[in-house]
Amino acid sequence: MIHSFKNKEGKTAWRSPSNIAIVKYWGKFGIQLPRNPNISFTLSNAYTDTKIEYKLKTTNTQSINVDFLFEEKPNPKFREKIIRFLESITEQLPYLNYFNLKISSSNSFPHSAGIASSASSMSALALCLLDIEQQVSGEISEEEFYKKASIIARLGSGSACRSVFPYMAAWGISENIPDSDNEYAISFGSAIHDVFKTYKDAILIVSSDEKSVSSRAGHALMENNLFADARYQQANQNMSALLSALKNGDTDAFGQIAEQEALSLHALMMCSNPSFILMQPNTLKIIDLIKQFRQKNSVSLYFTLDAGPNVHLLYPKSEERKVEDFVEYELREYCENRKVIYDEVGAGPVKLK
Ligand code: 2P0
Repeated sequence: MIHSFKNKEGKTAWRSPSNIAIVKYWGKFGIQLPRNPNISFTLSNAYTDTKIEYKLKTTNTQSINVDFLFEEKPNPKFREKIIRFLESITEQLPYLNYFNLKISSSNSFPHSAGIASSASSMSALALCLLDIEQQVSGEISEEEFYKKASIIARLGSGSACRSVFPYMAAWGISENIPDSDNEYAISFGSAIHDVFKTYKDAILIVSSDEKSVSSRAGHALMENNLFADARYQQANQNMSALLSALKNGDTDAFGQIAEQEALSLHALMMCSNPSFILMQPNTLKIIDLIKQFRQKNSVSLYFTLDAGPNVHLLYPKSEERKVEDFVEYELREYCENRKVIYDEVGAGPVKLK
């Protein structure tokens, strides 16, 4: 097949943030499709910067050819992963077979900080790949661009498909969200009360150790989990209740759902076979202190957890002072090397100059 490309060489760079799910994606089918609808906050300070330079090959070989630098150094393990990923998406992006790519990537947070990096890295990569697609094949509408970027990000890592939109993104078919889809996330930022557009997320690093169960293995364990059907039902109910809370600015209803989702996620892992306990003693200590603080001070402070021991504190910007004093004086001591990352809801990815 003869391809005529609009550009024979060029470059692009994108910054894309991590995200934190409120209703969790846990369990998948087909090619990275979610068993239940899920929704997340797009974060701001935890992000990946990715740059790609591309150049048309001079030889006739059709294969993926990539140079890869992570934090300015060659990283064979990540390079291997990226090559396998690019090989899996040549049907969506046929140009990949015809260009040499030089990819470099870096995170705003330390690689082993216990923060999931697949969402920010895969979404930044997907945005670059889609941008190159436009440069070599022609412009598409902005809506189409982000939809396709979300699909490509999803194929890299499920949760990454939610990182390409500002404030909040919903992924997976939900009866309450008319345009929702399993193949890509949709922007949910315009459907939420203003209080959530400036929401804070203080990430308490209880441990930065490598995860004892990979996401892939964790999702797979849902296939034989006796509670799986009940879980998917719960997620659908929580989606529906959460959407009202988000619309009405009800931070307490929001927080109760966030905590129930986090603990359900961990409960599912505890009753999988084999089972995993990903919380640590200090995770429980922090959760206990959060509950006490909330009762004593009537502050809308709630937590969520990813598939690991670190605690995300969610609170409105108006409570910033009180909560951050609490973190500094009472919670920081339970963190590994006293590490806390203050993050907040953000406006989504940006193209870098
Ligand atoms: C989420 N997590 O909704 C859930 C909650 C972690 C806990 O999606 O196998 O890295 O790449 O599709 O997205 C982490 O899993 O999994 C995850 P893959 P992913 O954010």
